[in-house]
Amino acid sequence: MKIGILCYPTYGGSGIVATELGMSLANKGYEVHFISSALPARLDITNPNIFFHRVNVQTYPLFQYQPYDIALSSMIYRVVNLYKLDLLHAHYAIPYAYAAFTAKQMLKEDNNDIPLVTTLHGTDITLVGQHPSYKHAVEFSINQSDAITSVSESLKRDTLQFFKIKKEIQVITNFIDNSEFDECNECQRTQFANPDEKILIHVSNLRPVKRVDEVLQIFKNVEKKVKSKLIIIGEGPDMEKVNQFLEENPDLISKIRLLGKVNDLYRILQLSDVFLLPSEQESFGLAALEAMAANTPVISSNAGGIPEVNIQGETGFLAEIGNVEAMSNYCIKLLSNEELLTKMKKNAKEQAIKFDLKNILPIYEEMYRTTIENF
Ligand code: GMT
Repeated sequence: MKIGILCYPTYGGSGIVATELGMSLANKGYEVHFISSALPARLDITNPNIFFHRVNVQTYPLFQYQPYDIALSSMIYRVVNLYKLDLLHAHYAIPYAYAAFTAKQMLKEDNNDIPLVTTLHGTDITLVGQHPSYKHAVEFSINQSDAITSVSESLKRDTLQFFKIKKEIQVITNFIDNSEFDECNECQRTQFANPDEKILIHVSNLRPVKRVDEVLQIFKNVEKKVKSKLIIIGEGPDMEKVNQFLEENPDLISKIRLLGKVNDLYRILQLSDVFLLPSEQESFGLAALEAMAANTPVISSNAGGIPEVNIQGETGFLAEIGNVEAMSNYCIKLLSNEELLTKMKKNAKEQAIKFDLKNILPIYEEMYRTTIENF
């Protein structure tokens, strides 16, 4: 089977899921074509079954805004024709489902139509997709897809609540390849904390929905009771809030490490004691699943699909969105009880195994097969 994957190349969750899925399919012998504005962050382009097609936007002085979506649909049309693809898989409705629909109309002119699967990832439904500037086009292109998947039950509910969807939505959750998580290199831990200190970690693209100010506040509360360090991984608009917090709390500067974007994320997750995810919205929380795969329990909000991943009192603790005090207290409770911490680390790993790639990949393959059969 030849599959075209349309995704964001950046470090966002939808791009990561699309890339990991495509690479796993390529490892199983599928021919996978990535169509994106840049090489996706984790893509192994050396795999002979993987092809990358960059969308080039032709700039012209007349344009106030460059017409990316037109360039994208033209590229989809060209790749489907040239490589004789069997199926398109759009990750994130905007603009991928919409551009794929346009490409399909062009292909129909050549009697070469192709099935389209759209995977809804989160903010394409709960945030950006609801803006009046996009809503109608998002609803239309989701309905024009031949199959629709959502990464959690919560996101499926939100989609049905916010849009008039005429087709069945299949939930296929995010997944993790547990085999990528090697044993922790203990000596690394000393680069981040003293032996008597705990390590708290937060990984995100530091957008307002991630509530990084609450991450910092939780750490400030915890650090008063438990000797600890905080690691923040990722870059984004709210880095300014982090800098401002450091200016206002100079005594914490030596206790907070800002690592930016890192390649060996798993190794750093593995030496952490607790992952903080106080998000305002989270359709699934891939970052939490990655932490769990690295034996790290999660203290989170109960936003969106997070409770489907982080189980209260088992893999970590959850509190209402914005309840910094409760999340801080849970963190203190967890980090000051070695027995509880050890148990939750084990539970977190067991939970990650339930979402292993081995279990989820066959569901995607089956969905592709039925979508092609019913087309
Ligand atoms: O949350 C992000 O920062 C990135 C965003 C994306 O679309 O790239 O992630 C969304 O998709 C992920 C993969 O399906 C989910 O695990 C995230 O929970 C979801 N984020 C939100 O809903 C805010």
